[in-house]
Amino acid sequence: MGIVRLSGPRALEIAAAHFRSSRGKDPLNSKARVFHGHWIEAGQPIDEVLLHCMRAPHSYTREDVAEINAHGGAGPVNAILEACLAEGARLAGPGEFTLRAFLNGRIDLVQAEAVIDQIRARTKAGLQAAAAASTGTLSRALYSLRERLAHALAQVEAAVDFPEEDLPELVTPALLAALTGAADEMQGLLDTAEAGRLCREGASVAIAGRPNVGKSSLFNALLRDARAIVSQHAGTTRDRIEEYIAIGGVPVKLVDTAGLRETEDEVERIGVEMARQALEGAQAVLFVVDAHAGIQPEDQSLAAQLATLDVPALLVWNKTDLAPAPEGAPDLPAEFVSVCGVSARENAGIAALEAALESVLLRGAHLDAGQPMLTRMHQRDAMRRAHEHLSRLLEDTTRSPEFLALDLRETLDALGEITGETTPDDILETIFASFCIGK
Ligand SMILES: Nc1nc2c(ncn2[C@@H]2O[C@H](COP(=O)(O)OP(=O)(O)OP(=O)(O)O)[C@@H](O)[C@H]2O)c(=O)[nH]1
Ligand SMILES: [Mg+2]
Repeated sequence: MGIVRLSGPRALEIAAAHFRSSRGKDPLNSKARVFHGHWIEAGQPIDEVLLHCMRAPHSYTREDVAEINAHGGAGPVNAILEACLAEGARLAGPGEFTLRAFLNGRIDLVQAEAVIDQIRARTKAGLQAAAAASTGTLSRALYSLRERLAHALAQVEAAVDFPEEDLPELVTPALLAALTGAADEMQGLLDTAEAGRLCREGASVAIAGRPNVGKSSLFNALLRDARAIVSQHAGTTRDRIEEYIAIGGVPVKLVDTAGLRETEDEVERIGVEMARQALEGAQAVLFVVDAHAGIQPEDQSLAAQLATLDVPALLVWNKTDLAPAPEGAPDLPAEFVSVCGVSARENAGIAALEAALESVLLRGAHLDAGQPMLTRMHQRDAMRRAHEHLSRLLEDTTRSPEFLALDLRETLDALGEITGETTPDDILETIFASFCIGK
């Protein structure tokens, strides 16, 4: 099974050159879109295929598109590909189909980027956010902003030619309200950027603590799977174990690490070093302590080290089935943002821990997959510039119309970079280069 997809003015001709319809139809001179038949090489059928013909502009790229659905394995698919290349087709670059859809005006840049996010989404919320963006949720919010700002620009520009003394009141209360509203909306979108980025890129969360406090047990409880080995021997985990979970819609790479302690054992020492690296690359740390054993000197020195890392840490009292979690975290640095009590063995307190982790990761924001969200650095950067230009305008609306018009034009240009109208070519190239082949 495999699909060879061709796009461009000769797509149908190239596909038809080796196709023989089982009902004697000619794909080039037929209204039908789907044809059953065989792929023919040197007069011999090499595979049974379905040929889909989509004529411009009714296709993904708005060009003629032919899709050859092969039934056989890799052999026939490769033979079909070779034959198409011999007929004059060339291999698509990464994201080239989507690039053409963008260049031909079928989708805007926001939607094109969402296509790749949809493919790579690791959680349902990530997928929903990408799907919302690809169907135009963010685009619509941006176009609505641009429309209002363009309208304001037209009003301001109309005043440019007025002689100074006849100048009408330029920024009327209605116009001012519209511009202020637009600026607020832009700020609202900027506020989604951090959650949007997390939703797309995910976060890494490390579980740390001294040996035997129950890190691997907690890892398994969060995973709802007996993934990591648990035993009563201190120093059980020596490798770094990673799995993905979803926390409030954020794809989280959960990392179980070796218990941190000074050790003579060579293998364990390597594990401890890996654990330190995991901590440095993490967006949050679950610092596990044993509620039954209480805070030990080793916990204290680890906590002091964690506090220097500049990674938000959640203190997790484990084994609360044996002893209740103490109030707060006495004897530990105040850097710990939140304190939870769980029993990894009994699966108690896990939901509350997940909620606490969600608010640490999203900094209190809530992920609403249906709302427009900025998910990429370049979108945030452009939106920030757009907002700055508009804020500058709003700072002093009594300036001459030329200056106000300039600020508005710069705001519009920056917004246009997000949707793709005014995106510089080199940025477009980097964006599409990150796509996979065939999309
Ligand atoms: N009673 C009780 N025992 C627990 C709990 N969580 C873990 N344990 C036990 O504590 C011991 C150590 O658990 P692990 O999960 O292997 O601890 P760890 O922190 O990963 O240990 P290292 O990998 O050696 O650093 C095991 O015997 C677990 O069964 C808990 O919530 N309650
Ligand atoms: Mg372990």
